[in-house]
Formats: sequence, C-alpha cells, structure tokens
Amino acid sequence: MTNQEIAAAFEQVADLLEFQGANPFRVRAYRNGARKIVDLGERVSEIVADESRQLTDLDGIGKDLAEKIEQLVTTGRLTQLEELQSQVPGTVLAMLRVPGLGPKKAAVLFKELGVESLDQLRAACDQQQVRDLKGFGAKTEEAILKGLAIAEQGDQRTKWAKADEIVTEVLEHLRSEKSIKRVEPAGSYRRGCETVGDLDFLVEATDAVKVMDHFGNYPGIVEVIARGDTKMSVRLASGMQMDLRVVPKESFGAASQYFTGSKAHNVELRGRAKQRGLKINEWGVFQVETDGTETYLAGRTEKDVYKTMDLPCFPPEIREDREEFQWAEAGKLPKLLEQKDIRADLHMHTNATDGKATLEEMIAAAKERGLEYIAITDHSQRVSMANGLDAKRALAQWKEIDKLQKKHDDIRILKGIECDILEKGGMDLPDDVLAQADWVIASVHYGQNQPSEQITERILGALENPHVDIIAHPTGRLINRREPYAVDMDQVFNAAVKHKKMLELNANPARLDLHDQHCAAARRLGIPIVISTDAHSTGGLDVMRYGVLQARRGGLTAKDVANTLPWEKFAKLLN
Ligand code: DGT
Ligand code: CA
Ligand code: CA
Ligand code: ZN
Repeated sequence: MTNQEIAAAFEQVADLLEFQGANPFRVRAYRNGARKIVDLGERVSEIVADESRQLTDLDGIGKDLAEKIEQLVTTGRLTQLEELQSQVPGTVLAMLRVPGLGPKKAAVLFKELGVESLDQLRAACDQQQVRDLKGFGAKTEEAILKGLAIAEQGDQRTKWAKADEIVTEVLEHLRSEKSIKRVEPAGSYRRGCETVGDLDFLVEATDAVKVMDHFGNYPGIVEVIARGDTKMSVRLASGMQMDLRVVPKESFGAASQYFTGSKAHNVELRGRAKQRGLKINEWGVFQVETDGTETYLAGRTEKDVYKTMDLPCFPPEIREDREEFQWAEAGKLPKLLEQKDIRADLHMHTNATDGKATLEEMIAAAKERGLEYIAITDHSQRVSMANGLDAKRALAQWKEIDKLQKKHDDIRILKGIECDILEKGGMDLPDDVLAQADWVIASVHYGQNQPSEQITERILGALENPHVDIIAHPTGRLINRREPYAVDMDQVFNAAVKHKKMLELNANPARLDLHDQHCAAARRLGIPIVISTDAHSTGGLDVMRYGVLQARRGGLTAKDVANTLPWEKFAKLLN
C-alpha cells in the first residue's frame, strides 16, 4: 500500500467524521496524519515491516493512527472507514468529492435541504435554493455547479504520477514470485497518459494459476472482480481497477502491443495489416492463406510485430493515431526527448515566498540533481497569500543571488521572478524592476474565471512586454480539479511566435500544463518549450520526469525544449 493510499483513507475518515459533525480536533488529527504520511520521505509500509522501528516515533502519529496504519498496510482495509461508509449513504460520499464542496457544507445541505446525491444537489442549485443557506451565497452556488460538472464527468481517472506509485509496488510484488518470467505494464499507463482509467499488466509465465493466486495476495486488493484461466481483474481500496493477463512467450510482444494501445492506433495498424493479407491480434501476427489457414509470423517482441508491417517500434507515448504513421512513412519519426537531455530547471520557489526550502538549499538540491543552470522564481507581491515579493524584496533577493553565485562556480543561478499578470491587465512589478531580472515568468493566478476575451488580452499583454520571457502554466488547469481558463490558445501561440517568447510545460503532475496536444502545436510553430518543476521544496525538483513524459506524448525532441540547451546557447536564445 502506498503512502498516498494510506493518506487518502485518512482523508476519507476525516471527511466522513466532519460530515457527521464529529469533534474538530479528532478530524484534524486524521488530516494532519494524512499530510505527515504524504510528506514522509520513505514508505510507511517499510516502517511497519521493520521490526526495529515504531510508527509512533514519527512526529504527529499517535497510538491510534499507528494501529490504523498497521491495519491498512497488512490487510489493505480500515474497519473504521468501512463502518463510517456504512453509516453515510454512498451518494453522499460522491457529494464530498465535488470540488468546492467540503464535508461541512455537504452536512448543511443534507440537514437543511435533505440533499443526499449529486442529482439532488444539481436540482437544488438549479432552483437557487443553495444560495439562501447560511454561509453559502450565489458565488458558492455557482462554484458548486462547476464542481458538479467536474465530479460528473468522472474524476475517477487517476493521475499518472499516482498510478506510477501503484505500478511500482505491484511490479515489485509480482516480481517476487519466482515462476513469473517477465511482467510489464501496458495500457494508458505505459503510454504515459496524464490520467489513467485502469491498470493493465502482462505476465509471461507457464503456471497461470500460481501467478493469479500471487496477484490476488497483493495487499490493498478489496475485490476480485473476475478471474478466468489467464485473465484476472481486481479492485484496489482506492477504487482503481487492475487487469492482469498471463500470456505465453511467443505472444508476449503481440500482447504488449495490443494492450498498450491506444485503441485508435491498433485499429489503424490492423487495417493496414489486412491490406497485406496479415492478421494482428494479441496472440501474434499471422499470414492468412486463401483457404483461411493462418501461419504464425511473429509475436515474441513488439519490434517483431511492427517489423512485419515495415514499421518502427513506436515509442508508446505516441501510439495515438495522430501523426505517428505519417512520420514513420516519411522516415521522420522524432527522437523523443529524454530525461537526460534536461540541463536546467527554470521555475522554483524558496521560503522567501511559499516555498519550504531556503535559497541555498534549493541551489544545493539543484546541484545534487546535476542541473547546469536554474532560475529562482519566487512569486510577486500580488500573491499576498504566498507572501509575494515587492520590488524591494525582489531586488534584495537578486543581490543575495549575486553573492551566492560567487560561491558556486559549477551552477549558473538566474535571478528570476514569477510575476503575476494583474486582473486588470499589466504586470505586477514595474518594468524598471523586471529589467533587472535575468528571467521573467508571467503567470495568471487571479481572475481566472474572466471571459475569454479578457483573460486572453491579459496574457497577450504579458507576451508583448519586452521583459517577459515566458508564460507559466498557460491554461491554468488542474487535472480533475479545475478547468483551464477560457484563454484562446491560438492567439497565445501566434503572439509567442511574433514576440519570440517561450511557453512553459509545467511538470507538476496535477498541472501538466501545456497538455500534450498543445506541446505538439507549439512544436509545429517552433515555439521553444521550457519544462519546469515549479518546485516549492527540494523534493519538488523531482517532478521533472512527469513533464518529460508529457513532452514525449507531444512528440517533442530535445531540440524543441529550450532547457536542454547548454548555458551559452540558452543565454543566446534569451537575448
Ligand atoms: P484507460 O484504461 O481508460 O486509461 O485506457 P487504456 O488505453 O489503458 O484502455 P483499456 O484499459 O480499456 O485497454 C487497454 C488497451 O487494450 C487499449 O489501449 C487497447 C487495447 N484494447 C482494449 N479494447 C480494445 C478493443 O476493443 N479494440 C482494440 N483494437 N484494442 C483494444
Ligand atoms: Ca487501462
Ligand atoms: Ca484495462
Ligand atoms: Zn510557480
């Protein structure tokens, strides 16, 4: 069981207790526990397994939480959570997941209006009953309606980063079974999609029964949905489904190809095969004779499968039936970006604003990660919640950076700022201040709900400012939580070309903004993309890999990404 899953269970307990009107201190204990577990630098399950260590030694974890963690790790379940869930209707649980609607508000809706499902909630909002409740108002009602739309379109898809944690654990579990020769993930996870619906695993083994028994023992499984001779589907406590298939050696590549998808890519591939008198399925590639007999041609590796079609073994990230077949035919399959190509990280915060680490700690962490140049980009004054920098504090920080630069000759530290684009348009700091920075990021944090024309104007205004180098998280979406701004991206792309600006691919797994198709569009237009972590702690620097994956899905090569350039070349691009 991952730390994330344990934390999610505690968050759910807290939500349900709060919904029931439990003692706020009790509620807070669970929330604090959840946060502690997420922030912990190591796996809780390992501490449980280690006889020489005690969970209660961790700060913020008392005897009660420790017992619950042990139960979760060893059985994959939490009796207390199950009891609470049985006391509250399932439809109310769905309500708690509506963004903008916490357990407290849900309790009021339940008590005052008898609302206990998403449908009833929508009806109450439509009839404008919600705005009259104490502590709600028209704005809240609107926010709930928006949240409903997100909840209804299924927030059950899991963010890739979280899926990756689960996959890592499941692979480790599966590989401990000796009779398993090979196991590989497939599906949308392997294609690096920003969210995944369910997880797909392929196993090469001779004894399918043994494999499936072992798979079923994975802690955290709450339900076996189906089990056949070679296929098994299970559900995890988080609700995530996992499919496992056992395949013979001669079909492993064919099965990998088939179950990696995407469906659209497979449909195109099979259509092409048919034209050649071939048949491709999860068992292999077969020559179909006129009398209907089939001869096995290939299937051990994916490469063999594609080779029968004179196609290259496409990187999974681009198997979407977008441009990959044309690229292959023209012999122009891009050599996709790799993590090792990244030389710089140009968006990070320190504890001068809302970061956790000091300037020096961020520099040290960047060096540890082998970065050749970085930009320190704390928030500007408008972001008062984050203690944003005014002109004076920004200039003082840059002076400090000049000093530190002298101590570090092995990394280049850019004096940067993440400057807000004001609601009424214009930058949050005066031009003569921005002129003294090496690197200016422009961001929208306020007025995100403005109509398209207005918010687009603001961003175009920033692109026209000669001191601005780049727009951060250009669409503002938060996966599963917040829709993108109504910004007209075509205009943003055109302005970026015209004013020779860069665009950020924010690597935070909750943002991944620009999304993959935007990256592809930027590439076609020759707009340099900068992949940045937007780190708010030293550990935050490690999210770069999610951005790299997203860039690969957009078909980006090292050449398309500016922070792959050596410093001298990047400096030239800046000027
Ligand atoms: P997901 O789970 O919704 O994030 O997306 P996938 O792509 O993982 O889809 P999933 O789990 O339903 O199936 C895994 C792969 O299996 C899918 O990418 C392609 C293949 N596949 C599934 N159903 C079909 C089908 O009806 N036709 C074809 N050609 N391929 C299929
Ligand atoms: Ca899947
Ligand atoms: Ca599946
Ligand atoms: Zn930032």
